[in-house]
Amino acid sequence: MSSRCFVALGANLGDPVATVSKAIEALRELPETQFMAASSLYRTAPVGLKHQPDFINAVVELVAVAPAPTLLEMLFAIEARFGRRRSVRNAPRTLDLDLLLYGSQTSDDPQLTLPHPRLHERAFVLAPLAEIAPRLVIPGRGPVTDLLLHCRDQLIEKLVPQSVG
Ligand code: PH2
Ligand code: MG
Ligand code: MG
Repeated sequence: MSSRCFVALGANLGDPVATVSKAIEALRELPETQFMAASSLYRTAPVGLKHQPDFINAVVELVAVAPAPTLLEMLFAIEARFGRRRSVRNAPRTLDLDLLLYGSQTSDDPQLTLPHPRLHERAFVLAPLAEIAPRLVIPGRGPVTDLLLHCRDQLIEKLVPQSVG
């Protein structure tokens, strides 16, 4: 059995473009998972605590054999490797990795709520998600493209990759 999963990446301390790019590479190497796709990087205005730097966000798609709690532990381990220190909710962070979806699994467990409880109202998640999975339907919420239309007021900008040389 394997499950189609989506992981959100976010960073707004240090060099967030470099951090998110390197974290995508780390996700490629995860055991018991197959890396399927990565979105572009997006520069996004902070949601929640306002007076903090803009974020860089992205989403990746994986097919996981690892069960959801194991995958979550592996994501926490990558966050820790990138120097994440946990303080107050929504505080600035060197790297945040959120498990958005694990197949069609739903869960109310506060340690791992599936789908991610705020994903449907955040353009910084929905835009990169719709880029790599335009036909995705979020269990209990609806098509990702419909959800994105409802957050048009949130400021996000797709970054154009810098060509080398
Ligand atoms: N993450 C948060 C809170 N607010 N805002 C943006 N733009 N991007 C994020 O990744 C983000 C946020 C909590 O995880
Ligand atoms: Mg998180
Ligand atoms: Mg988060």
